[in-house]
Amino acid sequence: IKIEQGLKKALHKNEFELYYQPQVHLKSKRIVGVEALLRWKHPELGNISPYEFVPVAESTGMIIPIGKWVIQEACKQIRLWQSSGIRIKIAVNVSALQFEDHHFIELVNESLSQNLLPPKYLELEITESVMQKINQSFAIIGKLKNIGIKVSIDDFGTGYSSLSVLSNLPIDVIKIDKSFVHRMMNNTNTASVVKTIIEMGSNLNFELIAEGIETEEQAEFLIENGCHIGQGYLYSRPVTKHEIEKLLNQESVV
Ligand code: G
Ligand code: G
Ligand code: MN
Ligand code: NA
Repeated sequence: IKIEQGLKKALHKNEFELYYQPQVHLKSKRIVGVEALLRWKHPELGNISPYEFVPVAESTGMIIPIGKWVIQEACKQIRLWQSSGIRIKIAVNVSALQFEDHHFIELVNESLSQNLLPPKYLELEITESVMQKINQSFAIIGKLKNIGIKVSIDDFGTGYSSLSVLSNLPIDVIKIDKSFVHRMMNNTNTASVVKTIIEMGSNLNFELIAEGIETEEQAEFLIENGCHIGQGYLYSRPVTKHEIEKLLNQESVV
């Protein structure tokens, strides 16, 4: 209840902040993009995780204005980085409710044009739950594609959608869920699942991003099996804008 009341005021009180986690080319360790992750600094309760407040924001409808803030903030940030010579894409998490909102496409278009951004710098991450409404999703993803925006499927493998369903949607990127990456080195079944996702994903021309990489061994396994981009604590936790700028100004994350 405290979360619910606080959420309504959080936007006006400027209590949200975007953190950024680098997406890395595994071999060279160069940063190829960043994922924006929302943080809420509550004046009394301290930092509240999106795992706690996003579900509340979804059930109260607050996810629409909050999600709007996230996209606008990300676009402003890309613009700022561009003017300082850093050309990097930002991946933004989008809730299914936000994705289905009638003003969503308008919001995306406006955020890009207000910041004079080429669409390729924005990537939208949706979860497999969005795909349950396949017809509606198809239309929205199609519109995003027409704008020139990349769409990725987040947490792939944890939901019910198969690669064959995905192959009928104009999706660009598959993000292999971190639970697979965590288990794949000590569980041969998980290793096979990861190999299969990578192989089928590549054959269907998806880009692949592995999540939750924490060890060099995991990174090597992924490279050997054909997944070349990843993110995880091995490279960096999600960090503040100030800290990500330091990383972006380096050649690579190490
Ligand atoms: O860094 P991490 O603990 O932040 O993120 C926790 C969860 O919250 C993840 O599932 C992530 O996708 C989700 N999340 C992070 N930022 C956002 C956001 O801006 N919008 C939505 N809808 N989910 C987010
Ligand atoms: O959007 P998504 O559901 O993929 O959110 C990513 C979540 O995973 C965030 O909570 C982020 O902080 C977390 N995360 C990112 N890298 C790692 C990692 O290497 N290990 C673990 N355990 N979590 C990670
Ligand atoms: Mn994500
Ligand atoms: Na994920």
